[in-house]
Amino acid sequence: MIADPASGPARRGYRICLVSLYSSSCIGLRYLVSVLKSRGFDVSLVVFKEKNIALDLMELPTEREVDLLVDVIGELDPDLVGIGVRSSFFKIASRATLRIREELHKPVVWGGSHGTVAPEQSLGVADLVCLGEGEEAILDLAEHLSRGEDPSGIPNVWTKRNGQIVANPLRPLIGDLDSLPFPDYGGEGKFFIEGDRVVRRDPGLDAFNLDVLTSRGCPYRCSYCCNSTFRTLYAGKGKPVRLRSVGNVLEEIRTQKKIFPRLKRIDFIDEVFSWEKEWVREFVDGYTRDIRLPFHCMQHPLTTDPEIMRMLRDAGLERVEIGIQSGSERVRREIFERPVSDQSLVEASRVMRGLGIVPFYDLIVDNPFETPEDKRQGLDLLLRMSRPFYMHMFSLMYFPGTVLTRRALGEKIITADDVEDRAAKSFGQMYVSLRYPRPRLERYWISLYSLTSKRFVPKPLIRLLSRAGFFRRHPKPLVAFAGLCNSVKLGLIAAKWLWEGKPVFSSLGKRGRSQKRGSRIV
Ligand code: B12
Ligand code: SF4
Repeated sequence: MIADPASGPARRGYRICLVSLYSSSCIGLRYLVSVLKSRGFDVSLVVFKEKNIALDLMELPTEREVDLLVDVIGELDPDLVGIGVRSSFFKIASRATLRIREELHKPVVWGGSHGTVAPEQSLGVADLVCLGEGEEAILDLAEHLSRGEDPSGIPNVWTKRNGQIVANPLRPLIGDLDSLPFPDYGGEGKFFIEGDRVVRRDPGLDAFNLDVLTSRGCPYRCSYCCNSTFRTLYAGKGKPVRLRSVGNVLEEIRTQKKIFPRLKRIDFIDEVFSWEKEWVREFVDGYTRDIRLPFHCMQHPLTTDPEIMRMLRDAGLERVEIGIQSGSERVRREIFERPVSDQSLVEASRVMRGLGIVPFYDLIVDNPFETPEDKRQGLDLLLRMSRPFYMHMFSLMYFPGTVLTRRALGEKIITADDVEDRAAKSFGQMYVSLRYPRPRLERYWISLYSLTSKRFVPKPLIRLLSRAGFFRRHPKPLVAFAGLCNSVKLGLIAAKWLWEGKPVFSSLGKRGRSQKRGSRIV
């Protein structure tokens, strides 16, 4: 059992400050806060800036904001600072870590997906790095450090001795997720730094949605995704996909509901929401009885079973996100190692339409492995998908250590500067923006793809536009048309939400100081 309230008072006096970068929901760190608190450690959580989803942008921190981070940590005077790092935030985490170490002389431990996939690089900046699941590791680390013991033999934790890396093995994956305490929200010791100010309260509680994980791990291993790296790292260390019990999930939602003043929706952020019929049946029963809030989740095209989707719809499924990733079956199979046929995607779209669910499709663009023929097939596939649907386009990112990154580096398609720790692509565009500068041909295809999700643009017109060679050479008018159609669709969505009394801009959206607006494709 990880949580052990009985041992509480003994650890009082050892202080840990955890820092989340650009995420106030930061569920991984909130799990760590809970387990540490349950063992009596004094823990605070600083949310350093937030992604601005409503305006679709992430701004680099100002000098003042970094100063404030150092000031807040200095004021808290912790014995250990922990930072959750995703590769896109490597540079920001490095800058903050160097200042914390130099000015405050505090040891800093990194964890999160970047620490896991790039531990050597992370140890070039941080004193310690935690790989993989952090609950047991951080407890172990805090216990060792609070007793003044050498932390160099702790499973999952890498450190340095005499300039040499001490790499420890991973402990098994947590098998019983119900043994974890719920993620910690509210209360003392929460700080939010944004807009050159510090707010001394938990920004997570301002959200209209609550993020919930019903499972950990993903059954697939797409070549561009860190999950494939995690699966290799954790081979032989337990079941890659673990599910919480329905009772435990519902209990968490009931508990958090009481402290979220503006809660309107639950976001299940599992990589793939449960596809086990019995689990879903039990979940739907309990959720409909006790919770009754609209919810969002993510599904894989191969798990969109009609019966499961119907049950979820009846329980309040408001939005489901499904990855297409490449419109070309060849690219999905050969490059992305994602063996999903065109037919199963079209079938999944029919299931959604039949049930009246409007899905969000994720699509990855800026993919140098796609030939013009692949891109053409992508358009054909999108035109075969049943409308209505929304579209989220992402620019292909090369995360350190993935199969795809190694291949692209090996084939000299990219250089080390294109890998996401140095590239930080998501700062330029969180979702693909039509305004972002990219090669002419890519803008041409993105514009056409974007039109496919606009029900008011007839499919024959899109086909016609795709046949006009003029737009390939001069995509500007096509980009402008796609941008206009996008704005119309956004306007229609906003009007519908206002009509239904839904919050159009979340409070998080209002917080950022917007200098430039994005134009996320919908
Ligand atoms: C849900 C999710 C999101 C949600 C986040 C919601 C939330 N509440 O956090 C949303 C949609 C907002 C999101 C956004 C993004 N995401 Co995301 N996301 C995920 C996903 C699917 C699950 C994350 C999760 O909650 N896992 C479960 C928790 C319990 O695990 P965890 O967060 O990793 O934390 C554990 C350990 O890492 C460790 N740990 C974490 N921090 C620390 C710190 C210390 C000090 C220690 C000791 C340990 C430790 O302990 C935690 C508990 O076990 C992962 C895939 C994955 N398997 O990780 C991708 C993933 C993390 N996301 C990724 C990316 C790239 C992004 C974006 C940059 C995408 C974009 N274009 O904008 C943004 C960045 C947002 C941000 N500010 O960080 C990548 C990161 C790749 C990388 N190498 O870093 C991943 C791995 C997916 C992928 N493509 O491979 N994401
Ligand atoms: S299905 Fe999604 S989360 Fe799973 S490996 Fe593929 S991209 Fe990653």
